[in-house]
Amino acid sequence: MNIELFFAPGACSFVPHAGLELIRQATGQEFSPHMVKLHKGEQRTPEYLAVNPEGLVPALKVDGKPLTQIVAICTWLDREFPQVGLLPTDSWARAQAVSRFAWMNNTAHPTFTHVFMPHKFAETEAAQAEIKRVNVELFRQHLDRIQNWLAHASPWFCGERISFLDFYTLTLLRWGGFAGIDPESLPALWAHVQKVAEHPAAAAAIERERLQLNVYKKD
Ligand SMILES: N[C@@H](CCC(=O)N[C@@H](CS)C(=O)NCC(=O)O)C(=O)O
Repeated sequence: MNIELFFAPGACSFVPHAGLELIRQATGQEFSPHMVKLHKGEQRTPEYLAVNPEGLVPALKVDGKPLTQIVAICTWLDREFPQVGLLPTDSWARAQAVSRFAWMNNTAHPTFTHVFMPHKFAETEAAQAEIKRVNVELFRQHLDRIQNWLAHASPWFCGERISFLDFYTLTLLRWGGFAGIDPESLPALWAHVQKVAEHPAAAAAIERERLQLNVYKKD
């Protein structure tokens, strides 16, 4: 099978990126990573729009066929490589995991988009500043919620095996640094994310993306 991943450093595409590294390490299934430079607008070139007409990363190509949306990509990867355990196998535990995974993707993630790209949602500087302020508060609450979930998670988010939810947790807490949220103000979440970053699959994706884990800067 020929698998290609279109990703951008530090973006949400980290989630399938780390998952594909785990699949490679566990099964030997290779994938080809293609970097899309968002700051250069490469997501809006005709070539990329042919892969994902929404102009967003990630996108997967499987034997030349594109698949978009993180939840679809990751649930497909899990069904294709169930032995890797990227999501729980028990049907109820799996549904609970997908519920939280979908929430990260459809609630926490778009909240950060409002912080990072307020110009997508309002025209005036004042309105953009307000959108940013309100969504930083909301994002902080979302990170608190994830930290509360982790109180019942050991050693990984879904139990015995590292999963896509651990990789998303890393991405979201890291983004918190860009929103002015000190990861050390969420000690249990920060400790978890540092543990995730040391896992060989996450570490390989971090190295390829050249990510710094703590991007928080005091004003
Ligand atoms: N719901 C989408 C979200 C994808 C998304 O928001 N991707 C961002 C990066 S985290 C992106 O490509 N942004 C580029 C842009 O807005 O131009 C998914 O699950 O794939």
